[in-house]
Parts: sequence; C-alpha cells; structure tokens
Amino acid sequence: MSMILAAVTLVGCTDLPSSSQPSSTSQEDSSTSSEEPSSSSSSAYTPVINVPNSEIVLTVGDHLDLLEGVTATGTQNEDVTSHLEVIHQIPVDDNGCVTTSGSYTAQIFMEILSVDYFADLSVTVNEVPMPDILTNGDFETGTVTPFSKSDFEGAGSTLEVVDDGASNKVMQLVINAVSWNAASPRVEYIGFSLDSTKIYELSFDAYALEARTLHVQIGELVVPAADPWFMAALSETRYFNMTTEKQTFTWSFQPDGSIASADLANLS
Ligand SMILES: [Ca+2]
Repeated sequence: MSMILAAVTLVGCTDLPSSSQPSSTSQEDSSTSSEEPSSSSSSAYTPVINVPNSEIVLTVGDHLDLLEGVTATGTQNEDVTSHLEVIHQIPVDDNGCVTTSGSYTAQIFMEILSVDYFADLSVTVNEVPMPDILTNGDFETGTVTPFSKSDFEGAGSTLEVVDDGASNKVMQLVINAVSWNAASPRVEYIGFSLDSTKIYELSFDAYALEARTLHVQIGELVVPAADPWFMAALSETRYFNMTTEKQTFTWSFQPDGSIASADLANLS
C-alpha cells in the first residue's frame, strides 16, 4: 500500500479576509453617461469619455492610475482628455499606491459646457500573494528533504520521490506495516513558525493505491520525544479522504496560539 503526496504548500496571509463585498457595478458598456444636455443643441458632437478597461484589477502596492489609456472628446470632437478628473475613495499612500485590498467603484468625470459626463469603473485590489512557507513542496529536487518519516510502535515504511509517469516528481510513502496505535508511518515537515494573528492555507495533492484516510496535524512535536508527544496548534483535527485519483485538498486555519518551531506531521 502506498500514499502519494504530489505537491504540498503552506502559505500565510497577513490579514484576515477582507470583508468587502464584490462590487455590484454593472458589467455593461462603460461609455459615457451624462446628465441631459441642456440647450447646447448646436453642438456638432456629443462629448464622450473613452474607457479602454472599466474593470481594473490591481495588487496592493500598485500605483493607482485610473486615467491610464482613457481619452475624451468634446463638442467639436476635439481632444478634451486633459479635462478628465477621477472620483474615488480607494485608499492610497503618499506615492499614490493602493494600500488596502477590496472591491471599489470609481468614476471618471468631466464637465463640458456646464454639463457633467461620467464613466464608471470597478476596481479590484488583491492582497499580495504570500510566499510558500514550505520548501520542496513539489519534490522537484528529487529528494524528500526536508520532509521525513517516522516509524514506531511496529510500523514500517519507505519514503522516496518517484516520477508519477507524467514527468512530475511526487513523494511516495510505501506502507509495509502500520503501528498498533495508528500513529505511524508518519510523514513530517519539521520547523516553521506559526503566528496566531495570521490565517494559513495548507494545500496538497494526494492519492493512494487504495482509498484511505489521511490525518493531518499541525503543531509542535515534543523534542526530545516525551508525553504529550505533540502539541496541536489548533484544536481542530482534520482528516482527508484520499481516493485512487489525485485530488487537491486545502485547509485554511488560524492557529490557537503562536508557535516558533511548528511541525506539519502525522500524515499517517
Ligand atoms: Ca512535483
């Protein structure tokens, strides 16, 4: 019997999820809307604000330039781009860079012959992706390091990196015997920090030659080994049901307390 972990990642987010709701901004054409022109009917052209992209996606730290690529024409079809102004409440720093994730609306505005013209924008600001805390989670080094395994209480196993047949290296635990207390064979990842103010996401792809349950613990192994052996970072215990087909499993959690030398363990 063997168990395959195809990829393992653990990332932390610096903030709790934003409470902002998705923008309800219409996805319709973002061309100019305006108040009714008054008596300026002698104008040859209707002023237009041309918005190449009304759904702007940014990452925290990006410079906010809502007029990029936007042009406008006036009543004589002349270029009035320099008349454009922006109305928004998107948080930016002193350098004009966005600081806070969320979904926002903004308007581009101009006044031509005492008539106001607007174009609506939706702006999504995403969090900066956090780096993966784990190393070699894709096993492409060809070795399991820094993952390791333990066998005790009668267990026996081998842990190695193999090719999955699609030029993808995966970690394979071959289980020859299980322990009488069902705590091993066990795959471990030793030594990372957990901050109780952060939310983390553990993600891994896994399958087995036979459907079986995978128990995942995150906490701290007691070194040297002594009762209570393991101190969980959070009270929740998670089991994942592997099948013979590769599945992606994810677990988002916030530690009950901070741990300076945490361990990912007990993939038993
Ligand atoms: Ca891989």
